Amino acid sequence: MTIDVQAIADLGPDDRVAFFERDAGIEGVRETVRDIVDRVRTEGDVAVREFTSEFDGVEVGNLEITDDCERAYDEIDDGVRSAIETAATNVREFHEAQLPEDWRREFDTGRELGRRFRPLERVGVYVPGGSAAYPSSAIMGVVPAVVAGVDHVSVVTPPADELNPVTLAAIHAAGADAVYSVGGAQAVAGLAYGTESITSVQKIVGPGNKWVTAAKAEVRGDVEIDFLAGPSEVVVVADETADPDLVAAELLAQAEHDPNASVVAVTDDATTAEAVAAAVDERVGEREREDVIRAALENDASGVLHARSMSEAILFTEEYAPEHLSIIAADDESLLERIDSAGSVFLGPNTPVAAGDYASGTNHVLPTNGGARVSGGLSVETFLRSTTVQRLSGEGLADLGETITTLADAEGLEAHAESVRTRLEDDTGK
Ligand code: HSO
Ligand code: ZN
Repeated sequence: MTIDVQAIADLGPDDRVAFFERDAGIEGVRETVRDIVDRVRTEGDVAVREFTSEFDGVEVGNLEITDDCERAYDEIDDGVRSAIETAATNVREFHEAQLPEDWRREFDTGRELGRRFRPLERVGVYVPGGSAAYPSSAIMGVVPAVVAGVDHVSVVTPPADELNPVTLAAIHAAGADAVYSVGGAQAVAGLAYGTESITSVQKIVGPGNKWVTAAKAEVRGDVEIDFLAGPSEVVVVADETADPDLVAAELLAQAEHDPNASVVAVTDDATTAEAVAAAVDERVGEREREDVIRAALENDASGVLHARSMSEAILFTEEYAPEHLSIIAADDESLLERIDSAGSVFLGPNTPVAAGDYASGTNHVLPTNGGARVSGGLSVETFLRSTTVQRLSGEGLADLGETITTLADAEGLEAHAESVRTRLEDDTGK
């Protein structure tokens, strides 16, 4: 079998660590990345060019390629351009629906409080290139920033002798303001600290390989980042009504991203478990990216799991906290009720994860490695900061005066208390 069938009840401590303590696998490159980041920070474009030549084998002319993106957009195949536009429109609409409204309201007489939301001014989006060129990731990173109202959205994408025209076109369609032909840790460092050619940004988002991820970990603190994303993951929760071929198709799809991708099916039905494993076995040889898929299926964090009950399946899933969760089961909504930790959920047999990867409108930049226990994926909020606002009337302050002065006195902060008392003494009731 290309994928193991195991009973959850039989998982040993090592199996559990493999499933539940996945990591981004960046430890081995942290030191090298630190050197790259330092050199870009101190030497700017010179270092960027040198690393680009060394790692990408490309002697870049102009680092900025904004105009090339517009040209690519005009020149690509009409069908591809229109698919990009449809995807971008759906992603835009879903993210517009997330835009929070500023609000203000009176909680008690004379105590008015509210929140306002303002976009960041400059952000950077990493768009993977090379063997895994993802035009869709350009849409997912750039569109929410544009919807949030970010003034200047920069994109970095790895150079190549022949840049992928679809990626360039998608970057243009998504609405980037400046695009640079640079990838890897040097790109992240360029965005974080700025170089002669690259404008520094306040926040860096987007998925990348381990060099990119390690660089994001390195610059975090000097600049905001979204999160450290690792290889793709999916958990499919299935019951006996699920078509094993569809479950297998979901596993094979996310497995083709990366030899380190993790793909799991979990079911309370022994027959379904065996049928899913058999379908994976049967189909894997038909896939173009068979080698990558086979490697991912062999991962210790991949497998077909047989649970003694749906409750056990749900507990497993919750502990796994997958990037993508597909539920193909008769009572999918009630199963979903019991899940708190998942990046993005796909309900029912007609909702492949690929829909969200490309075009339904939700974002595909999602937390991996259990990150869904504490955070969600990219959204409009990623690019906003919030400010609280308040106004008290004389009456509002009078009502609160004693509470404030009592607490200020308790903290020994007499001047705080005085800032209230002086107003109350002067208060003419206005
Ligand atoms: N599934 C990936 C996103 C993607 N899929 C891009 C296809 N292209 C995120 O985990
Ligand atoms: Zn995908």
